[in-house]
Amino acid sequence: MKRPSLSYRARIDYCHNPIAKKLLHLMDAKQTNLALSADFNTGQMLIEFAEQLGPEICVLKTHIDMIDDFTPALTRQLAEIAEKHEFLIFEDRKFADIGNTVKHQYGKGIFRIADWAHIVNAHVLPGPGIIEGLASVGKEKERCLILLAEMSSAGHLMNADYVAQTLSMAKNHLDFVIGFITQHNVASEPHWINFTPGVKLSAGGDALGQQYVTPESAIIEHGADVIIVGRGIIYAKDPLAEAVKYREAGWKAYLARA
Ligand code: S5P
Repeated sequence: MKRPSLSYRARIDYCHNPIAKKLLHLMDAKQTNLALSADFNTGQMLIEFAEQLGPEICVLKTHIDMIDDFTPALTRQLAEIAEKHEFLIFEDRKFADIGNTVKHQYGKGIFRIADWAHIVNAHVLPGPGIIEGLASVGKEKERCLILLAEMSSAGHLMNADYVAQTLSMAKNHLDFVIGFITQHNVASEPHWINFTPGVKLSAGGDALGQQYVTPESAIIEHGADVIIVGRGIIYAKDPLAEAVKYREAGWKAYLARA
């Protein structure tokens, strides 16, 4: 299913959550729909990439529990860089427990995710209580949630029925859920934002089930609004030059679909 041709800017007024509005606004202003998946094991690499690639991206996605040398100073520094370069921070925590547990995982513990991550994501496998638990922490901090509707990995179990149920749970939380991790345009109303991982300039995969599509295919054929790119950029010889290529490919595809 193709996206309707509304621009990112025109969709701002349809959004119910302030972070969704901010994201569409900064994508339009910076002319980028590129999210960097900053999958590093050291704080230094995370900070270096955030600083250098920040101007090219709309979102920086973290896996904060991959960092060997985490201290709270790291996320404070990351938040400052995000402010400076105008991107949002998305902690790819993939919450998947009962509401009461995720509430603690989101707001407490050493990572204090709710204090610095504008966006987090969750599986709806446990039922709607997971959304309510996260909302009870995130809403007052003006945060938002993305639901995993479909994954990029081979053999995932998210069939059409699962996707439909994910969408119906999302509809009950329009002020907190802003969109989906998805490979297809699962919901075309203009307030839903589709985030698509598994993107590389040359399609293919890795040895552990990851499957890639190109930026053009993700955006034009599959309705992605934000493309999430990790190894395609961070393993490149010149990551900044590569990020520019992805940014240009993503923006060209967005304009072509308009
Ligand atoms: O379906 C998914 C969902 C996510 S969030 N497939 C994914 O690959 N991801 C994440 O996107 C994954 O955890 C990783 O951080 C990133 C893809 O990284 P890459 O190096 O394969 O581009």
